[in-house]
Amino acid sequence: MKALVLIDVQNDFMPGGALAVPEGDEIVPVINKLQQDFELVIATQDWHPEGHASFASSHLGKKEFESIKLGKTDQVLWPDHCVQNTKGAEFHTGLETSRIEAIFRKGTNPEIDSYSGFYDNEHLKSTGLSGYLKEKGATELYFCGLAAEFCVYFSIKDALAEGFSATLIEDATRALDESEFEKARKDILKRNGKILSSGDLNFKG
Ligand code: VGL
Ligand code: ZN
Repeated sequence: MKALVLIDVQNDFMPGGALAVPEGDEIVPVINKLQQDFELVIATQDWHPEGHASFASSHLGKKEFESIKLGKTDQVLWPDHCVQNTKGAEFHTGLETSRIEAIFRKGTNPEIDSYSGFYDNEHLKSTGLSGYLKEKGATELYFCGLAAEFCVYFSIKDALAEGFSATLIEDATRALDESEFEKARKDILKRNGKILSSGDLNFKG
C-alpha cells in the first residue's frame, strides 16, 4: 500500500519564515492535489523547544549556518525556527490537513536535532513512524515537503533502511541549497530510491 509523507510543511520554512526555503510555498497546491491519490497521508512537524541545541542562539559566539560538533554529528546551527506552539511551527495555512491521519513531531529533545521523520540525527530514538506505517500496511512511501536536502532527504534514507520503497516527488519539494540537493538526489538514486514528478504518478491507470 502507498502512503504519502508530508515533511515539515510549516510556516517557518516558507518565504518570510525564520528558515525560509526559496519557493517553499509553491509546493502547497501540488501537495494538496497529490493527497487525493493516496489512501494514507501522514505528516511530520519540526517541533523544537525554546533554546534547542540546533539554534545558533543557544551557542555563545556562534553564527547562524555555522557548523559545530554536537555529540558525534556535525550540526548546522540554524536560526530559531519551529518553536513549539508558535505560528512558525504551524502548518502553512493553505495546506489541506483533513486527510492527514497522524502527525509525527520531531526535534523535541533539546539536546539533539532530528532531520528525519523516523529517527533523531544520532539514531538514538525512534519517533514511531516506521512502526506506525508498517502496522498500517504501507510499503511504498512517497515523500514531499521541506527542506529537500535536509528533512526530506534524511527521511528518505531512513525509509529505505527500514525496508520501505521511497520515492521523492520532486515538484513537491524545494531545497535551501540547490547544489546540496543535487548531491542528495544522487545519493537517493544510489540507494535505490526513486525520484519522480507528480505528473508521472499514474495510480489510477
Ligand atoms: C529542517 C533544518 C532544521 C527541515 C528542520 O525541515 O529540513 N531543516 N530543521
Ligand atoms: Zn529544525
